[in-house]
Amino acid sequence: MTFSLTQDQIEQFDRDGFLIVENLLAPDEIEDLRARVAPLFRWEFETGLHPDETNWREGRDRPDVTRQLCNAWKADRTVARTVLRQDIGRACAQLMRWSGARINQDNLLWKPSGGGKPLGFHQDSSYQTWITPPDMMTCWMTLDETSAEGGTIAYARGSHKWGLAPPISQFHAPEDYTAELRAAAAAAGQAVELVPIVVKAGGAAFHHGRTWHGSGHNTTQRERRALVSHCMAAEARFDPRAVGYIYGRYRRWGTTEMDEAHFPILWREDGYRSPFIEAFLKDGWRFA
Ligand SMILES: O=C(O)CCC(=O)C(=O)O
Repeated sequence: MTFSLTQDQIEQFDRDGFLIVENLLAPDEIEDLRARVAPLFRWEFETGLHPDETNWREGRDRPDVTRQLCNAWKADRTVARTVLRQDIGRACAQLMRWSGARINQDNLLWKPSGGGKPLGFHQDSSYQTWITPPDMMTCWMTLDETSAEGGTIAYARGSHKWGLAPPISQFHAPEDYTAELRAAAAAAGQAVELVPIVVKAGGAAFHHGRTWHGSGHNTTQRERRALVSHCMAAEARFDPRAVGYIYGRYRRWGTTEMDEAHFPILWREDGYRSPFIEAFLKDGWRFA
């Protein structure tokens, strides 16, 4: 299944700062991904590499918070097969008018049923001061049917035009998960129109790095699992004036160039795609 944008979808995205797409994931892709979620959160890593951020582990952390791994694609080829899809990179690039898109990071999210806690409303680009251009473009994909009561992702329509605020004070399980969103709307002189993304499993939403988004409690009896490809421009480089506190470790001495092994190029309009991706999807990491 390959996704391509229509002109109408591009216009909707420009207006709203997000775009909903049904059936981005094929039924067997959803099943394969679902089967990987629990093992990954038990830290069973197929390739032997750990994700770059492991914010939750079964048996170690509170059961009611939203669980998150970042760059699970490095640990698991089933995740990589979806996160590194060429058509996702192409759509992200086209929506941002970039000549190409590369992975900044992925997120695997699991909000438990029966009260799973919120993620604070934020703008993704607030966290991108370590790259230039400091912009992000995201494809969020759900592995479960979503509902407003199920704590699905929600977007503030048109908020990508409000300017950029700093990172929020608490991302995971904040007391007041819309506090900074309300402050940003007031500062911009705008009313908040929240749009919860209600789609079937395999549905997706693309969002601009400046669009305010977050999610509330999951009060249903259904788990809420999602996989997210966060892209940046293919020509992005490390910003020499800033140190990314996690991803800065991949900076090489004497250059601001980004290593494709960590930040693969998914699609470029000249036809380029990081050549290692296909070998990695087939074999995983091979160092010897
Ligand atoms: O799924 C969610 O609750 C929020 C995910 C998110 O913040 C993102 O995809 O940028």
